[in-house]
Amino acid sequence: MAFILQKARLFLSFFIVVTFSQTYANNGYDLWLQYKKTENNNLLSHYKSTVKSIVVFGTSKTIEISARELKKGLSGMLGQTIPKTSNIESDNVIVISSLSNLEKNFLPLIENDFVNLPDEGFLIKSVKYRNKNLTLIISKNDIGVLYGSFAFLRLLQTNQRIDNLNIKDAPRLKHRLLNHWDNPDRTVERGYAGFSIWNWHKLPEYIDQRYIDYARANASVGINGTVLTNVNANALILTPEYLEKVEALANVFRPYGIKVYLTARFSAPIQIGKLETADPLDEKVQQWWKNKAKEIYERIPDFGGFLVKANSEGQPGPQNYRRNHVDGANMLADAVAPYGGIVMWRAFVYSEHDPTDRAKQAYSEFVPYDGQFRNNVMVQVKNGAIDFQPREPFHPMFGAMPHTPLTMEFQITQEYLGFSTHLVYLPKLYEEVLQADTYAQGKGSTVAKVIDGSLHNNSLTGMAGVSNIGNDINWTGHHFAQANWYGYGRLAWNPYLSAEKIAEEWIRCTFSNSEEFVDTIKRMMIKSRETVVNYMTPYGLHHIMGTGHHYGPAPWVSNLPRPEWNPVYYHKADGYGIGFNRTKSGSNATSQYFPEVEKMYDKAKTTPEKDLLWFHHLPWDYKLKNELTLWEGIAMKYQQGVNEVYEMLTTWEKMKKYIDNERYNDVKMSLEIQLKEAKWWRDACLLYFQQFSEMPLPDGVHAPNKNLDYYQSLKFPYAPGRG
Ligand code: BDP
Repeated sequence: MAFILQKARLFLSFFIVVTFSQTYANNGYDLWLQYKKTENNNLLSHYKSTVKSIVVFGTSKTIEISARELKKGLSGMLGQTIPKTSNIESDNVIVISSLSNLEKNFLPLIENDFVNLPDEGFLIKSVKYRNKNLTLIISKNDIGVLYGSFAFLRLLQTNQRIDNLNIKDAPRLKHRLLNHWDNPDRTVERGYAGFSIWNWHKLPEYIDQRYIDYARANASVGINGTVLTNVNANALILTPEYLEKVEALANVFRPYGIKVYLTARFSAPIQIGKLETADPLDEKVQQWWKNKAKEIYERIPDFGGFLVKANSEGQPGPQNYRRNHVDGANMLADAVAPYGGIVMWRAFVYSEHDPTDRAKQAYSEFVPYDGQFRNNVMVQVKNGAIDFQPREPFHPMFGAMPHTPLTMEFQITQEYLGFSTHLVYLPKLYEEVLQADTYAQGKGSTVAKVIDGSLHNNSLTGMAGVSNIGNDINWTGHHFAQANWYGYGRLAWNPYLSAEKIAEEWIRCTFSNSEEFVDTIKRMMIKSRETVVNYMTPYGLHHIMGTGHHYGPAPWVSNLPRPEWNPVYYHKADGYGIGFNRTKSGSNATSQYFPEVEKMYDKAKTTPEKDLLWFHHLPWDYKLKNELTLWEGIAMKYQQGVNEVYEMLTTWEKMKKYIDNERYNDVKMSLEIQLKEAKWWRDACLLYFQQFSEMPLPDGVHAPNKNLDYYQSLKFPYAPGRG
């Protein structure tokens, strides 16, 4: 009887497993940490013979987490449990340890490798020890062990061999941060993946599993900091009630090497401190911030510091008191300096009282302050001078402030790039900016060298990514938007990695190692960024999205109170032509670049065509390099964008056999929406611009089946992401 019962139970559990895995095939929650069993049999046996057990030195939480991760990952990918042992005499063992905990006998095998290895760095090395084969994962401090463990697992995830390893790696940037634009009510400004994952109401007692999984995912790509709150800040977060909640999150994140940061609302001394002013030169105000910093550090000894948006888009700041950015930033810097904290002061400023080209304002305002900030201040600069467009030339501030550490701000959430419905692989955009040459110190002075400190010899370095994470089950709303989180993290670790390599890693870790799938999907991802540019803003057009929510095309908008909030300000289409003249004969924004770059952008003929209308106002019949007129070229790009989305959809359909049903269908539905919206962009923009060009659509461009009035009548009062 017992036997029969046991059989029945076995059968039942088998049944449950099978149904479970089909119904909940894959909702994407596990991100790139899928750890599926290795399909390639040769590799599988190679892995099995190289990894028999794990030996762990050290007892910290970080080390424990590393061991658990290795066990989980290896057991998953090898299809058998890989135990932890304490026997270093056995063969084919993975040894993890920080240098200080390592068994003395091992030291001679690796000591030389540690010369010049920065903090957080690690070594993965195959060694022979007393005739046994071992793989050592060793770091200077515990967090490096975790990074090394993830790096080792990635080798298996991407189907590489794991014998003869000698890998040394360390992050190139010190502060690798996510910026959450999350509000206390859990709305997320420019968030398209549900609500904020921070459940402030239930904190500090209730620790959502998400917080742990979030920290783990970030650690797996080397992200080491998180700004929990929106740059349009709420002073409440600095009150004791909320600091207690922040402390609880900090405690969860700490063993994963992640520090928490907060946005500081500049007027907080008035709002929550009962002071009459927030003037940074007022001693009471300075003292208030010092006390606040002390209070925070008493709770959170490794608190990272403050991110500040001041005197921008209505946020309070030092200019309210006729002080300047230096006064404001330095006051906060002094408050956190005794504890090792930093201030990230944003350069995203433009003013309705300043009639000059918006693209010039941040540079004009900040560059004169070079060298005046305290040494724990970083100025945080968006990748381009306007605002996270599908394409912008690099921000002219990069390279222009040799005595001030500049940190790069990228947007991971797709505010201007189709929200979480469009498949756009952003590392291609990041790479383009990082590899751009500023010529600050002659040829080869790339933006990457500015931000990693090597160009101007800064040691305070960083990158910030505006997060695309929300409480959607798959975290980012679109399965492929996970690649943007992943890719951002990898580039913050090493800004010289290629977007293509990152895409390949991500595909292998997230979906499959089948070569056909990897090649096909990689090509699709790499192209996707150019595709969105084609169907939204080709040839350097920018900021022609819907008002406020930035959803869909609205190049016609001209009635907003601030001129630079209107799309017509940016495209300047008229009977003569289209584009923003930023050359010497126009706004002269080109003069903010170093001479070589200025010269290139100052003439239409030498400006790369991808940036043409960013810098030039050109006639509709201007001849492009391909002999088409500008009008024809623009029309053809919009059509090409649509065609390319159609190709993405068919590519995805062809790859069906490699993908679980759930993710296949999710992505397919999104691609269908993307196709619909790409057509909408094409039709609305071409109908609108055609009023000025008065030229027919070239052959091959699909004629719209609705009129311009229709597109202009569309309203989206509930478009997501307005915070
Ligand atoms: C713009 C967003 C706005 C942000 C602002 C910023 O539309 O929601 O507050 O940037 O970066 O892109 O401060």
